[in-house]
Amino acid sequence: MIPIDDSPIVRDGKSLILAMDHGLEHGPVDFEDVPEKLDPSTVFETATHDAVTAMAVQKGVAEGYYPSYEDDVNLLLKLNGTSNLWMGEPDSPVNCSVDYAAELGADAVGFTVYSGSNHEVEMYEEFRDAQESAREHDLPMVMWSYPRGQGLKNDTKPGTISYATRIALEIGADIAKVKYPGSPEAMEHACKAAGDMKVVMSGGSKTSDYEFLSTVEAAVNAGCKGLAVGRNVWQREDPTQLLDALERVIYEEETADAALEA
Ligand code: FBP
Repeated sequence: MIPIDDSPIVRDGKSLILAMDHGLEHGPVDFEDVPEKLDPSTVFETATHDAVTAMAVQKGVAEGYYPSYEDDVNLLLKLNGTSNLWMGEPDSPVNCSVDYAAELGADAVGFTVYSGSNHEVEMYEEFRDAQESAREHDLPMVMWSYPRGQGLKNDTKPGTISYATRIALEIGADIAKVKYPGSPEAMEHACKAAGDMKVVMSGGSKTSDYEFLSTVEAAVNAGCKGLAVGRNVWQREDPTQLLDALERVIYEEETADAALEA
């Protein structure tokens, strides 16, 4: 872990990462209700909101669209990713080097690790190479720390999420992105397990404004340093309205109720 409070992807010690790698991870199905969002420019536009500290995309989307947004959006380049078509044990092939991410203007890099998968050994070795290269470029490493695999029946159990944040600290991430473990107490323990490393919560599938903001409020109160979210923002008709509310809950530490009333 390196000090990253001065990084552009951090605002007042927190981060709101807008993720849009779903076209690879899930396929166009995630865009069915919002077909206009198939055009990555529309989500880059959303990422120009002040609340968003970085946009997480894959290499091809960065190559094609980031040049038009480099003055207004910070880039978090995802170095690996997998499609939903893969039916084997969880794995995430590396498709971009840190050198190339830096060339594309990345402010940070992102890497998925499926601890517990039969591919854990290779994934840790690939993470090592990426993490050490990120250090050379002075780029923060955000780890999608997602324990999963045939031995793990429930990947959001409190003990699993605490293990996920701890693994991220141990192997050298600067921010761990984890799923909500179901209660504020469990999230608090997961944040403590990470020491001083920042933990951000993953968004998950779209829920109501209130439900989503309340979970974010609980996570922030439990010690989470923000959010890495995709569908819950860009699948909305008006992502700006929700980002206004998220800005209040994450950076001003207002309640979900207060943020929605504003
Ligand atoms: P969401 O907020 O839409 O859940 O996005 C977060 C994210 O980590 C994306 O970066 C990624 O595409 C997706 O979730 C992967 O989700 P899963 O592996 O659970 O299907």
